[in-house]
Amino acid sequence: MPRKIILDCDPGHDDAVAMILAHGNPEIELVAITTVAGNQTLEKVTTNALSVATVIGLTGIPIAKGCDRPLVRQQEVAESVHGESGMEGPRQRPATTELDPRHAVDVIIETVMAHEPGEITIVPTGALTNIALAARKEPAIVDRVREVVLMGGGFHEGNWSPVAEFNIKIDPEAAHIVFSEPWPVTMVGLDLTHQALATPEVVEQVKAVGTTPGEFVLDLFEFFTEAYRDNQGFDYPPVHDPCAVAYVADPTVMTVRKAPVDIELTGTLTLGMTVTDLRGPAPDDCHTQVAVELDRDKFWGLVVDALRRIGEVES
Ligand SMILES: [Ca+2]
Repeated sequence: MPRKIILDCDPGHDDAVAMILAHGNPEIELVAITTVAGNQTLEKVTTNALSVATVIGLTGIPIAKGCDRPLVRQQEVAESVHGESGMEGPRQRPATTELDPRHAVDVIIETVMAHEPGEITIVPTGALTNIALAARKEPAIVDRVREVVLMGGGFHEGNWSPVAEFNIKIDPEAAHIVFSEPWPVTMVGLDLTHQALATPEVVEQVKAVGTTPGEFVLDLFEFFTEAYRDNQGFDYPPVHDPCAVAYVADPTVMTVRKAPVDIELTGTLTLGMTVTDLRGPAPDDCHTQVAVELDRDKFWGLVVDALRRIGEVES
């Protein structure tokens, strides 16, 4: 039985690749896509999500727009990383996919409640605003969700500050809610995703697929490579978000370690830090785990295989 997931995202170059992996992997059934302000404004990331869905031939599931700002903080976007549109690089394609009229928070709640307990996994690859609000609006989802596998945070690394990662830092209060609820949480953070680099070998594998969605990924990688080179000194860009999807598709793609994680809300230098207690074994009631080491070949194999299965899409 494929694992049913809701992908809550802010496309975003790496979110687009997460959508591709979720759509093309046979172990995953994508049941809804929800968007949240993050890499760019809500309008822009939602347009991008619809556009990616069109490019990869993803139809028949709700795509819904969520929160346009963090719970408490001033909005911040990552224009330096993702450009003015939030997904600069590929030619802009008009979306033929339609937006679901419901708010993302309601789509999350209704989807979880319409399924059996333990059936739905939530995969957030943006700020945790929608997920936090869904847990507050309908607390019953917390027991029903199988697990939350999120891209965000890091136990040793930051990118939006020396110690905080973007998705967590831009809405730390939402992250605090999501990490504090008793559902199982897997944090696929920067320690892991900085191992998922789109190297020239990866680019060659994607080129070999030879389809329109493959070309689209190459265009994403090209812009992302330059942005990461110019802004953060990487030779090749880390493709963060599909790592969380990959863990759901095949948990052997990475090693994980159980550890308590708390979100720093008051530190003047450490706001949004995912403070991870790695001192000795985790307590028995620990409901959080952190991703440690990626099997790079297996990971990129999953992404390329998803592209092959998606195949050619008429535009
Ligand atoms: Ca993202």
